[in-house]
Amino acid sequence: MRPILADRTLPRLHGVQHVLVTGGAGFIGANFVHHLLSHTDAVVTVLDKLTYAANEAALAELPADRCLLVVGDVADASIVDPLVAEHDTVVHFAAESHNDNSLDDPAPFVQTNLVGTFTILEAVRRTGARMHHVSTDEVYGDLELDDPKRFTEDTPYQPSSPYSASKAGSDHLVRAWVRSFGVAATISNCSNNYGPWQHIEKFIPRQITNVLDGGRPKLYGTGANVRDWIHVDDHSSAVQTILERGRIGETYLIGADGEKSNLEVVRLILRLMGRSEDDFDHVTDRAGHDLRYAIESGKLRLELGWEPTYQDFEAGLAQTIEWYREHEDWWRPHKEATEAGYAAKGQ
Ligand code: NAD
Ligand code: TDX
Repeated sequence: MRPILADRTLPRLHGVQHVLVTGGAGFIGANFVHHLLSHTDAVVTVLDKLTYAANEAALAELPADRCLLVVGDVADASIVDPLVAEHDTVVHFAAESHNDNSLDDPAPFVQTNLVGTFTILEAVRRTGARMHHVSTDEVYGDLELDDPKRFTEDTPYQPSSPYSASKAGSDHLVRAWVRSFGVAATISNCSNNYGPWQHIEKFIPRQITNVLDGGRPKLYGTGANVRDWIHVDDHSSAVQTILERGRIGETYLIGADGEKSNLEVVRLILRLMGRSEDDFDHVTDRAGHDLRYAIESGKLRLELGWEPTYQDFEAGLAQTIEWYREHEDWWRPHKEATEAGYAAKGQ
């Protein structure tokens, strides 16, 4: 697809779903657009502000008759309202997504994640479009390392960072619009994603590109913190499943039983890339750093029949390392500034 900064829309085709994907130029959104185009007949409009986190290149080869990029802000009703009116379904990925950035400057997180979600909700309230809201397991706060419990759909909200608080607030807005106004929405809260097109500010791509650069991975604090990893393709198939079979008003947790400590992940990256497993640095810890996330995804699996495809984290990680090796021209221009930002904070 040649991205078009357009005021046009894709032609209406009888019987074909028209899907508006907000944040569709971001890491997960772009992977989802690829997934949707290859697994359905849908035509897709991406609404994306193209912030520093966007990947226009990820959309470049999609067919122009099935995917259109509109550059704009999800918090701008003058753009959102007419676009939503043209679509049957809205899948809402657009967000400021990086915890560390939310500690440096929370303002865009409140604006995009809260006001943006409000703007989308008001538009779907008017048109009756089906909406799916993409959220995070971080809304539930964190678990102790030795706690046998995992997050479920009934876990109380207890977000720690400005990012997770803004996502928690956006979930509450969606729930209120479902109950008060009958908006036809579902919500999913997913664990940590990895895979192609993830910005190199994030943990796994940062460490892979550090090693590709001949440098050392940077581990916050002790590295004991646990994240529950899922391949981005499995997140995409879960969202598609919820769109097709999810019950309106319900929340579904998405996870693939991928709990690993950050230390384990760094050691695995080093081993897969042919370096000593001890070749990393401990750096300044993140303020308020959540200890452990873990998802119990039984509702999605039992009720909707979803299963993850990537059962082997090491194999998925090896594939991801190869992707970053082969796409240096994409990440290279951002590496120096990203690392300079971290270095200024002792990270
Ligand atoms: P990302 O930062 O890679 O991409 C976000 C995209 O949203 C970018 O293309 C950006 O340009 C766009 N965007 C930002 N502000 C916008 C605005 N005001 N208007 C329009 N577009 C805007 O994020 P991601 O990792 O792909 O996350 C996507 C969604 O999934 C987010 O809602 C995030 O909370 C959620 N999520 C992410 C993870 C993860 O591991 N990355 C896990 C669970 C849930
Ligand atoms: O250099 C690093 N070293 C390090 O040890 C970085 C960038 C991170 N970390 C740690 C912090 C976390 O414990 O690695 C873990 C993962 O960090 P991030 O990639 O920043 O992800 P996290 O904060 O867990 O949030 C991610 O998952 C949930 C996404 O960024 C969110 O958008 C999603 O909601």
